[in-house]
Amino acid sequence: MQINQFLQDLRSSGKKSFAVLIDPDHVPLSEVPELMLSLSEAGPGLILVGGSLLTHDRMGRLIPELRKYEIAPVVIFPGNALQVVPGADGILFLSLISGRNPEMLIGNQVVAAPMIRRAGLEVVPTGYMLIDSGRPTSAHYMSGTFPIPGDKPEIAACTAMAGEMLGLKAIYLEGGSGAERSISTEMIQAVRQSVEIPLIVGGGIRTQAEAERIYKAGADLIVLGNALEDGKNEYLLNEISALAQTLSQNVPG
Ligand code: 1GP
Repeated sequence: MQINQFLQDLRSSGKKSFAVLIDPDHVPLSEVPELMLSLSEAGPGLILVGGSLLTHDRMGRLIPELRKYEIAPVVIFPGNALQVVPGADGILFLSLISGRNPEMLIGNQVVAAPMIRRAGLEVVPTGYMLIDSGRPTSAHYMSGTFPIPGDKPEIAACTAMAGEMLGLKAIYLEGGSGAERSISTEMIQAVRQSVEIPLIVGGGIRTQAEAERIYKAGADLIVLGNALEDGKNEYLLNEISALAQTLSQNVPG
């Protein structure tokens, strides 16, 4: 229960953390040592691995390599059931509750369940909510779903509420990797006020200021993907790491 506990502890303590998303298509095994060196200083809470569409058959070899460094739990963030491989610490078991595609709500999960059980992965039942972020992203297209309009916080709040009532253990508000706009303050606040479970926010977070806005609106964990691949990664990572620590220290009590 290491990963569920980590998220729950963030939620109940008010502390903040960040996860990095590694797209296996973008990280050859030869680049793992350098990547892990930069991550070791920043200290992410989780390392997520996955993508909406993977074209290199690398996930199964990458995950054990990442785990060797023991920096943070390595968690599968699957775009589909094919990305369920053994060897990770756990999996965000996503149900795409913002959409109305039965394959993404329950179909892929039925296919993946026996593999997850056999692999002994820790399961984090997660309500995955795609939010319109200015332009279609791979996640929107590949999932075959309409995102929730970015200016409809009440729809997001009710969707998250339903997810919590169904027993999900976390909500992931997602603009989609490479989102033009990250999720609005109003929407994050509306979801935060509607549910007690941990809140993960990702998609299009590129600066420390953006991260701060999102944390202050109510995210417990933010996810950084693309921004780490644009050459300024160590600087941004360290800034966000320092920000998360500062906000965590300011938690009353
Ligand atoms: C995508 O939320 C993650 O699933 C990260 O998004 O790549 O835009 O940082 P970015």
